[in-house]
Amino acid sequence: MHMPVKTLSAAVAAALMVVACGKKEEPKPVAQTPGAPAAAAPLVVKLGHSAPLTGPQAHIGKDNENGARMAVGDANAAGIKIGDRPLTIELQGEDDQADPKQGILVAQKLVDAKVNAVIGHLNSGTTIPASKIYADAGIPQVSPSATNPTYTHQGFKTAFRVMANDEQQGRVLGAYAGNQLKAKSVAIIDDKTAYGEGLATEFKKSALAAGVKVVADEHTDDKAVDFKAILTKIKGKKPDLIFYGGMDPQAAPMAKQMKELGIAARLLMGDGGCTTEFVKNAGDAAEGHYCSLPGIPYENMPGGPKFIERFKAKYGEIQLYAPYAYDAVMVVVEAIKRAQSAESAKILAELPKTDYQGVTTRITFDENGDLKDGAISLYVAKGGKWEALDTIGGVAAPAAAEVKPAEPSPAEKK
Ligand code: ABU
Repeated sequence: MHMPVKTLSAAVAAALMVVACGKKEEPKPVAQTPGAPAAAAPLVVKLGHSAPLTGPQAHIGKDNENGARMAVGDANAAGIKIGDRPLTIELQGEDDQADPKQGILVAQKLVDAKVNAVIGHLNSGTTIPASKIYADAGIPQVSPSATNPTYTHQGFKTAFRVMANDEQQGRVLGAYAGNQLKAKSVAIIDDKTAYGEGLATEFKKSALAAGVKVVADEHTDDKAVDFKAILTKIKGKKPDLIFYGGMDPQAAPMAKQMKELGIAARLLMGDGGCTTEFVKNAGDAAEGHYCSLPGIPYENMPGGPKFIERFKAKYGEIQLYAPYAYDAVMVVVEAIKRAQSAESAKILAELPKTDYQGVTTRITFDENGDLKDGAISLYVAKGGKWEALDTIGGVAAPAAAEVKPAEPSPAEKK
């Protein structure tokens, strides 16, 4: 919540423009009128955010950014003080196009902009190379959605994530295929990205351990839309399931082409296919397919119902990770509050001590910066919607009465 700049003194307005990074001098308290007591200048903190905002995954990237922007709005409306200075957070949103090379360029841009911390990136393929740049610059990074384990297993003290990783997700999906779905055979397709290939590898290990025979191992890429050649090959092997490691821009046409080719197998996917857009774009062809999401169903999340209502009113349906992006921002805000400083090094010292009741779950980190006790939920597409089937792992959600829902900002109350 900002006061109109024209009502502020020139000195305060100038102070608002200064980024309060450890390497920069912070604005000093200034007197608004001669003789009046000195008013503390706002502490302006810049958070970077990176996700694909253009290209086939733009709908998921915008969903992440909207979740982060909602958190920034709430934090700014909360009247947080660092010392006697009101905290003002600015979000610098960047488009990495889900492209690893672009991810590196964006990371360098955010470092050069002297952001205090980064929320992102969305994709493992951008998050992993970018994490080295943030680590070298000593800038904390909290990804809401990158699930490849490598991100947090490189020994960087700067890397955190607020959802379960793909070791867990792949393990659950493989076991689910054998034990719950009773599949005898599976064909695996991945998109050769860090996420898709990594998840397919974890799934395969677990599916084999659960007694499922792997009859095909195929690869596509994250720009493809025609899978008929791969699917025709797979059709001849008559698998019970097709596992796809990749995102919804490929998963939706794949489901349609499976239907066109008369393939009876069910599709099983990780979180990349678990979107509102998948069921919308696949239409009838989505029915009966399965996906997983590292987390508990939105409506069962501690702050879920309130978040869904507020997010929908402001931005429309949640695509995928918006509540996780919200929590990623809040984890950084809480670290700033505890540190009573927005210096990157001080935020970094606080992040491992995080114990925060977020919208999605209670957030604490292990020694790698991974979410402790993350859950994995399974869904089936039914009647044009994802319907929750099962949740494996996770911390018990506090009783509704114990959970303080996110308060609407003053602007929303009007
Ligand atoms: N978690 C799936 C989508 C993001 C990623 O690439 O990890």
